[in-house]
Amino acid sequence: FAGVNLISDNNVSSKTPWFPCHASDLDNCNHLMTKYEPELDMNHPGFADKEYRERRKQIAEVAFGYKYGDPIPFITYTETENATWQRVFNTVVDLMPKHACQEYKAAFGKLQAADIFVPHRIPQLDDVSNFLRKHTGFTLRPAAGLLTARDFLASLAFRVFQSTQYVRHYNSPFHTPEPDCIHELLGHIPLLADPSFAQFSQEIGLASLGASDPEIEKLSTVYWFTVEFGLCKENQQLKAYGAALLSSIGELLHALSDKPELRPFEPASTSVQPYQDQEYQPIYYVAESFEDAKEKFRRWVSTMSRPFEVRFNPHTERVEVLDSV
Ligand code: TIH
Ligand code: FE2
Repeated sequence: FAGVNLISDNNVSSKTPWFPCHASDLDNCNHLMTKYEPELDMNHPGFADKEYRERRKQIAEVAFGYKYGDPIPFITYTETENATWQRVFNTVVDLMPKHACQEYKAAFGKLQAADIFVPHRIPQLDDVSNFLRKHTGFTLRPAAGLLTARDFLASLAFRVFQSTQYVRHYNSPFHTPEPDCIHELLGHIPLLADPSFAQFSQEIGLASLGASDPEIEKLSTVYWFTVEFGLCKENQQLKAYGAALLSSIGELLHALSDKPELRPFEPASTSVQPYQDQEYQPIYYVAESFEDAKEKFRRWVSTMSRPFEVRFNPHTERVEVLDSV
């Protein structure tokens, strides 16, 4: 690395927003967005269900107490929660062969073979985390709810995925306005076990460290239209790879119908496309492949304004800041 100086700590410049430099700093990256919590969102399926809200809160408390290095707490799920999982799991198993991308299907098969994905019980995050570690080095941290984009994206830089642990309301198994563990497990986990996709996810995270607020907004929009709602091509056919499509059968079928508008994934335009998260998306972006999406993303990120570069050292779990001259 000739011509590159290692800057020793986080004080890159007083104008740079704080960012975590070690995986343990993620203990400070747990700020929540409250707009979709069942107490505050009248459209939330759990809004009028006190027992549900109590249960959700109880599981969220566990996440608030979590610190780097702790084992991920075991949750004893209720019969109702396991039954909700089973309904969603079975429909995913039915629809996946036709509609999911091949990388998702391959990893899903491995999760089944490892006895982690079974119909009758919700997988424990600790087992899932150990599985991911073996495949891509990703691990999980429990999150209490929907995090701010800055905190969520920062964790990806460390190959850490912050995952909720509570379960959606049993009245709306096929679509929910906020992430829950069924979304994380059926939507995100399989692809985080895929090396190419894991790399793409980490690069979004690395690009977010120390980024300005408008840049975070753009990066989270890219994340939204790829990792959450992305479609891709496979032998001229359209497949889903976005987690919010794979965990929501309602939206998956909408995305693959002739109703929405489809556009090619192009970071410069995709990153400024406004979106909402109350209803199904009216626009989806189609990637040629993960490799192609990653290359386009890299080219676009290099035009961002940050005056330094970062790289992740997996041996120390530390992000090293490089002065790019
Ligand atoms: N709508 C998704 C589901 O029902 O599984 C959950 C969400 C993902 C992203 C935003 S909301
Ligand atoms: Fe998600």
